[in-house]
Amino acid sequence: MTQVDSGGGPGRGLDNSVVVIVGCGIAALGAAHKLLRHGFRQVKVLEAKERGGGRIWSCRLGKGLIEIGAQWIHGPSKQNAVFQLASQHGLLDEKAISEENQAVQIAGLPPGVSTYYTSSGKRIGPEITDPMEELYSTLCLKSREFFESKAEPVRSLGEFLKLEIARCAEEWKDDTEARNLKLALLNVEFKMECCISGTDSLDLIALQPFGEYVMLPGIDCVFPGGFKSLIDTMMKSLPKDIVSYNKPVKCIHWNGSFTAPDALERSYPVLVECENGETIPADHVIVTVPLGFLKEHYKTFIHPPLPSSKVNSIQKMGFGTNNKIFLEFEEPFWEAECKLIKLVWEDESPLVSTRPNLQKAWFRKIVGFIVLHPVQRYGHVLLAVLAGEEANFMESLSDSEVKNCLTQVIHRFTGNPLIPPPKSIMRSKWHSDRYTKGSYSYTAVGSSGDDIDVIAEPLPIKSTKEQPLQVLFAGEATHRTFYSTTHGALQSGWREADRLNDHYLSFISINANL
Ligand code: 6YU
Repeated sequence: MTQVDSGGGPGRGLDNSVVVIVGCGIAALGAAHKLLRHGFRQVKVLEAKERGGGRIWSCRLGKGLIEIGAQWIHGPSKQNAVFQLASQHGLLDEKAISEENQAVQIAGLPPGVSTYYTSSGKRIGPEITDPMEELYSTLCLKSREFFESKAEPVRSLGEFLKLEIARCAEEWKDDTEARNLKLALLNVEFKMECCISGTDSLDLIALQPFGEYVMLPGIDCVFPGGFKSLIDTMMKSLPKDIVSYNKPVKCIHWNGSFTAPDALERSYPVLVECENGETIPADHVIVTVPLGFLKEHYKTFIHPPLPSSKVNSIQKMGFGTNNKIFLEFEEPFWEAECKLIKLVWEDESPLVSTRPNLQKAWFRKIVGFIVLHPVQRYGHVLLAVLAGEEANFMESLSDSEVKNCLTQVIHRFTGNPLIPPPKSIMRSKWHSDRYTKGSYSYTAVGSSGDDIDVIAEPLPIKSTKEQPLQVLFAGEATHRTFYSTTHGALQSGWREADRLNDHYLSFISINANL
């Protein structure tokens, strides 16, 4: 038993310290696991919703499980904490865990056959599409180099890519139609990048820090039993009743001296106030709520209010929407080997920016359709992805409006008005989810990795023996190099559990030296 005076009261040790974790996503579960392993005994997790997992949410559609939130393990290899955990628990298939798969340096989805359709109902082949895909990925790699060099020519990723594309286009010897088609193809890549980064426009992404996000090796893979199989596994090994659901936290009061009704002799520096009026005194609180929630509620969620440095960073960092629309068909209209159907609007170009008419043209932001494989697992299911304002707007429509609209899009692009509409639809609404308010974070223009570190800083900013750690911050938006991912979130939870453990260990060594 570790008994140390941590400054919060006599005899306070990690085994009798109360730690409350706010939120029950993967960051929270990671933190809870590590705390228990370190010897903390009084750990409580408070989740606003009726389920755990947060932005990991697998749902049944037809015969398969689809992912409303996180879908792939990005970079499934040794340094990926989610991959390691999933492999240890036997949650991945053989191909995903093979050494060959882990060694591949492609930074992204499995390579596969893409089919391109245009808005005039034509199909275009790889002789036209491949060079544009290659050009885009070369420019993207180039844009990541500014992280090392510091001197950035322009502020945003979008501006940089547009300048480079304009420069390349000057060299093209094509006629107007061919040239416009090339630009339209590059615009599809811009929309895809918006989804990957969860932003409305690449003009919002800061150029210099873009390269700080670390892409791990390995071909992205999925969980055959759904991403939720990882959450279920993590939950199973936690003590029963550690998580309270439907328990939204209203305010975290810190820097105080609070008592519990059943333990009046002992005081706690933090008090967690729930929306239902319940209060829970604690020695430490780990906040794992999404950055979208913090952006909206930072003024009232933490009291005394957050220091201005933290508020600035919360405001500066980006947090946008990437939404998904799943369409289940009776029969496929695509070829069996097709992995991705891309939609090319021939009148669009990354060099011409127009303000979108959301009502009339929200669906133009859809990149295309990812074909869910294998058929035996999912049936005939397409996944449309779209980001930004259009993704937010889509949430205001009804299922049948979205379904009808996408059926018309499919008819127009394939040139086949006889394709039957999908038999069912399911979609995400991350922007209007009151406890998430978007999909994930990015380094917006005006922000940098330093802001991520500032958001992650615990309170009080300079903890001492007299003023020990009280409020700690975890979650994807607090991981400097893996932000926006499940592995970043998991590692951030582990990091904060280690921070608390180190905190107690440091007081043990101080006491030992006195
Ligand atoms: C990944 C992927 N993926 C798609 C979509 C989304 C996300 N991600 P949580 O939100 O999970 O938990 C917080 C909890 O707090 C939650 O349960 C709340 O209800 C609760 N809460 C809030 N307020 C509360 C209150 N007041 N009281 C109590 N509780 C409260 N990640 O690895 N692979 O394929 C995708 C994708 C549509 C929405 C993703 C993916 C992101 C992850 O889902 C996400 O990071 C983690 O689940 C977050 O876990 P958490 O615990 O932090 O929060 C170069 C470069 C560019 C950089 N970008 C690269 C992009 C790579 C990421 N792309 C992802 C893409 C997809 C498709």
